[in-house]
Formats: sequence, structure tokens, C-alpha cells
Amino acid sequence: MAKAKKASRSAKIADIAPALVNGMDQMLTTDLGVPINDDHNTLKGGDRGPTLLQDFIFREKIQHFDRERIPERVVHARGSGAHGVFQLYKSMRKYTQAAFLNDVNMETPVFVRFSTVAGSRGSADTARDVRGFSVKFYTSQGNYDLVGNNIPVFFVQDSMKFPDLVHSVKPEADNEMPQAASAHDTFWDFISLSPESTHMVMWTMSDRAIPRSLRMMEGFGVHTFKFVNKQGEVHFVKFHWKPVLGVHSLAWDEAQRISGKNADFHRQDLWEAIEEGNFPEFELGVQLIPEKDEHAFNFDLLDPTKLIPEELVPVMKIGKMTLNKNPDNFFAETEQVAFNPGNLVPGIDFSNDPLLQGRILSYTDTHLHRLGSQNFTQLPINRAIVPVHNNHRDGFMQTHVPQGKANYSPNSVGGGCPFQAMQAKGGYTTVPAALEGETKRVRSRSFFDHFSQAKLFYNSQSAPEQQHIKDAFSFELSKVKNPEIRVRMVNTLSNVNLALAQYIAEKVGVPKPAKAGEVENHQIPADGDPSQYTSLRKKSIIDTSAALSMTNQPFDEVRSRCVAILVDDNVDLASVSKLKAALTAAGAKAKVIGPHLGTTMHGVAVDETFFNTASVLFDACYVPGNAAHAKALAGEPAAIHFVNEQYKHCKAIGGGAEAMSFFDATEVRRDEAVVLGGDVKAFIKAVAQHRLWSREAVRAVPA
Ligand code: HDE
Repeated sequence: MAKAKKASRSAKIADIAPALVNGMDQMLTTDLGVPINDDHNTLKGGDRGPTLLQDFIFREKIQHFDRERIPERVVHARGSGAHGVFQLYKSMRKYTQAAFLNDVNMETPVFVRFSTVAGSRGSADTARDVRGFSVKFYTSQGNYDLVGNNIPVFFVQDSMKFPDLVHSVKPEADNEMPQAASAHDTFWDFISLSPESTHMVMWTMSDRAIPRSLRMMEGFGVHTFKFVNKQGEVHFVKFHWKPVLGVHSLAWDEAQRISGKNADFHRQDLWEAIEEGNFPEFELGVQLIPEKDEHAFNFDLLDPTKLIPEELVPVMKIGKMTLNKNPDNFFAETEQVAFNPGNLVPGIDFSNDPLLQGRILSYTDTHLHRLGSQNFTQLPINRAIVPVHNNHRDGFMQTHVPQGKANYSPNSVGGGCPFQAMQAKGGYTTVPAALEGETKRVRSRSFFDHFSQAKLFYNSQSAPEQQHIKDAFSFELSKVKNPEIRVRMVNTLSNVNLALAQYIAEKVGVPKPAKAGEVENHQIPADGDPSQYTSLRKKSIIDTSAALSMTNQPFDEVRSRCVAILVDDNVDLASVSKLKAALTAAGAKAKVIGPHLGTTMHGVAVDETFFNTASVLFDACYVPGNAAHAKALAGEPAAIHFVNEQYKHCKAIGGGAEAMSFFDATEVRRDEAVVLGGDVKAFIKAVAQHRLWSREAVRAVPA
């Protein structure tokens, strides 16, 4: 009866305003559907009179606008999102009952948000920082979130320390400076008093912290989780994301310049790649450790400052995520998405990692504050794709309209619904785990080896990568005003590598250490005995791990690489067209940079000008054309600067057979990534090599 009434009511409305009801018309209305006749002028008492309070249209518009912002995330405020799908290669049924990891025919929708950590929502993309790598899987058993980073370890071992860490890295409390940067006193003060952070800062001072693209970085679940199969058997698991395009970084000087030239560099790169059909792809990998081998390593699996070297436990690739759709609306999706490492599905469980345990609380708490109501799970981006039935009711911004009286369990008035899911039908059960010992506020001694994996990481880097780490520490610590902090940090680093510490000491004006110094751990309880808290000096199980160096990643792709073709007004159309065709056929993006927009004298369409763009926004450059063109371009200082800067940043540089005279006017010296003479194939190969880092040893370009 009630249903019939409703239907006849909407039929009537449809008769009166059909377009308004079915949403086919774009007529401007108030939030309650009242058509608006004038949206440009407030209601006034007379032509030049005051605005009247009775203007409900104006009041609604301004009051809505006044409330448009929600609190930004305390960390990871700056982020970019994308939709996609996850396709399993290999069933994991043997290890986990998670349905999306069992059936290779199932395609699971995902939403991903990449982020920086320290900067605020409007900060630049290319800051030196950890990148967040969060994935929400909308599975047939509810939502599962893998909320990781692009670095496999973390700064602190216990969630109690997270607010301290974050306060120290954020802009300083008195003057709110610097934005999105760890190069300041409070961060290094905290780090130099917390030896457990040493491994992680080796990573953040490496090129991993300045990715070339969000599409070209690894992702890690960081913590150890558990896979549980139908028989209740447990395997510990570490999650990895491996980018199909390989892992590539920017140069630090380049990253800083990009921050000024295009603060949205990564966001735009991700957006354009998806729009152009260059869908970012990441393979999901797992490292599996049988439960019985929990103590098989000389570090604790529960310690989030440790990784499991791939040489000890190989990464098994089990599926691929493809990001194939940009969000329709930034706020509704990327800003309102609520990730939570506590969102599990049957077959996946927590380990006792004390950092993970704290996160289980923190994320929901954050969402309640940021999104304003426990009903944030009803927002389209957070909603499960399977039906949700429970007795949760009411609250701010409730959008469900439950039917009937049964809002409690057990009930008979609703036929006992919703009823509990049997384990055999996929009802979530926590895997039984033995607990031991007394209640204690403590850090396990098994977490006290603070240097062996920091050493492993440093020793595994190629020579240019090690130089970049030296440079990054020298840069960051040179920004630290308090010399005591610099001394303390150099002392910490003397435990990782003495030559590294000595190099940095010289650069930041503090005494060079003669040997590895004792490191004080200040994270001890008020009544703690400091001798019980000194770092354990363990040796890593292996000396180097190839997987830790970016040099050992794939280098055969130019797909979506951005190549600048530099032209003057008299460049010939044929040479540009041929070059463009070859680059595009290889999958690269080619953009013509010229003296002005429009077309050149011989009809070459110009995409960007020397005035509105910059060399740092391109992966490589090429000077085409004939001798006259090369000579004319040599008279354009911006073109000379462009090429010199690309050379300085170790990029591939190409030139047509007749373009030599242009290069004579530059600082470019010949090496394997400078391909002059018109061999476009060889040039494309050089672009795929990403950067010729060894060129930095020259350090001769004043660009
Ligand atoms: Fe987070 N973290 N975190 N974190 N984190 C947040 O949650 C927190 C940690 C990570 O794209 C916040 O919704 C605590 C490790 C990512 O929306 C907050 C601890 C790792 C994102 C929070 C950690 C991460 C966050 C802020 C120590 C890598 C962005 C806004 C116990 C494995 C998610 C929000 C997105 C966001 C708390 C440590 C990754 C405050 C307490 C370790 C990728 O809840």
C-alpha cells in the first residue's frame, strides 16, 4: 500500500517537471531542487542598496561554499588517485582463503591513492619524501585495504612513537617552515636520538624518495601480515608491488626545480598517462614464510624497520593491477577515500607488529574526525560492492533507509536477519594465536639491531646511488642549524659506513669520526637502565642484495617517456615529422618546444615554448633539422640552457646528422647517452636507459 502511494506521488512530480526528476536537464537549482532564475546577483534593497538576509539562494550558496573543506590528512595530505582492476595470475588458495586471491578468473576493482607524507595538501609533488601507496580492493568478501609505502621499512618500531616522528618532520612548530621537507632541525634531532630510524633514513636519502613517476616506483605493505587458508594454516606474508615500467628516479637538483616549475608533476603524469591509455601497471608479489619459520631469521619478523631480503625469500608474483580510469571528482573520491590497514577479508590477518597494531586504531579514528561521521563507509568511494547488512543505525549523514523494526540481534521480528555467517561460508574468524608473558610496556630486545640492514642497503647500492645518498645527507644536514644535531647524526652514520660518515662530516662542517661511535638511544622509559637499550651490533645474513638497487630493475621501456624536440622557426617539417613518428611508434611522447606557440615557418606545430616550459619536465631532448636550423637554434640562449641542463641531469640527448653546430655551442660532451648523427633508434635505446648517472662524475656543467 505504502509503495503504491509513493509511486503515484513520483508519477505526479514527473508530470510537472519531468526533466528535473530524471536528471536529464541541467537546469540550475538549489540543493532542494528549486529552480534558480538569477545566480549572478544577490537580492538587494534597491539597485545600489544593501543585500537582504531573505536571499535564501545566496545564503545557501555561500554557506555551502564556506564548508567545502574538510580537515586534510595529518600525514599523506597530498595525494593522487586512480581506479583500476586487479587480476590474479596464480591462485593462492593453498595459503589464503581470500576470494580475490583464489580465483584467477575474477577481476577485482581497486582504487589507489599515491601520496607524499610530510607536505600539506597543496604542496609540491617532487619533495624528497616517502610515497604512500594505498590500494582498496573491492572484493566479493568486502573491502580489503593494503595501505603501504614505496619504501619497505619504517622510521619507528612502535606506534607510540608515530606522533613524535610526524611532529618532527612537519614544518617547525614556531614558524611553520619548511614546507614538505625533512631538511630541518627538528626532524634530524628526532632521528639522531632514535637509532631505530637509521635503516629508513638510508632509504629516504636515496633516490627512492624522489621517484620519476608514481608509475615507476615499488610499493610495499611494510608489516608482516598473515595468510590463513581454509584449514587454518598460517603463513607470514610480506606484500610487494613491482611497477612494470621499472623503478626510476629524478635527480635531486631536478626534483627541486620541478617543484617550482610544476608542483603537480606527478599528479599530471599519472592523469595524462591514464587519459592517453598508457595504463600504469603493478605486479603484486608476496614473500611467504611458514608459521613454523617465524624465528628463522636473525631479525624479528614483527620489526617494521627490517625487510626480508629477496635473496632469502623470493618474491612470488601473483597478479597484476592496472590503473585504467581517472577519478571523476577529486574531492568525492581521492579526498574522501578512507583507507585502513585494519580493513581485512577472510584469509588475511594481522601479525603482532607493534606499529601495525597501533595503525588499526588510528585510521578509523582519523576518518571519524576527518569525514565527520561513522557513516563514511557509505560514501560511494568507500562503499563495499557487496550488500551490507547489519544493525548499525542512524548517526550523522545516514543515507541508508532501513526497512522494518528489526535493528537488534537476536530477533524474531525480522526472521533472525541479518544472521551470522558460518566460517565455512566465509564468516571472518581471527586465527587463533598463542599469547605469552606478562602485560608489559616494553620494546622487545629482538628489535635492537639498528644498523645491520642500514649497512645492507648502503652496500647494495651502485656507485652513483651511493653518491646520491652522500649528497642527500650532505644537503639535508647542511640545513640543520644546530651543530650538535649534525654531530650526533654523523656519529649514527659512522655505524653504517665510516667513509660515508666522514664524507658527510666534511660537507657539513663537523669533526670527522675516526671509528664507529657509540649511539645513544633516547627512547627509554623514565626508570629504564640505558645499558639495556644500546643497539645490538649484528651482522646481516647477507652482505648485499641486488633487489635493493634500482640499477638492477628493468630498463627497456620508453612507453610514456616525454621527449622534447627543440626547434627554431626555420626547422623543416620533414625531419620533425619523421622523428615524431619514430618516437610515437616506440611509445614515447614527443613534444615540440619552439620560440612561440602556433606553427613555425615551415608548418611545424609547436606544443610548448622555451618561455613556458623547462628542461626538467622532460626525460630527453633531440635537436632535428638541417644545418641552417641548428645554427639558428644555437642563437637561442634558452635552447642552449635547456640542453645543458638535460646533460647535467644525465638525460639522453639526440641530434640530427646536420645538428652538430648546435651542440658545439653547448656544454655537452660525448658519451653513450649523447646520440648525435641522426640514429634515432640508438637515441630511443638511450632514453630507455633512463639516466646515465656516471655522467655526474664530470660535474662540469654550470646549468
Ligand atoms: Fe599511516 N596514517 N600511520 N602509515 N598512512 C595515515 O590515515 C599512522 C604508517 C600510510 O592515501 C592517516 O587516513 C600511524 C606506516 C599511507 O589516504 C593516519 C602509524 C605506513 C597513508 C595514519 C602509521 C603508513 C597513511 C592519516 C604508526 C606504511 C595514506 C590520514 C603506527 C606501511 C592513506 C589517514 C591515504 C595515512 C596513522 C604508520 C602508510 C593518521 C598511527 C608504517 C599510505 O591515520
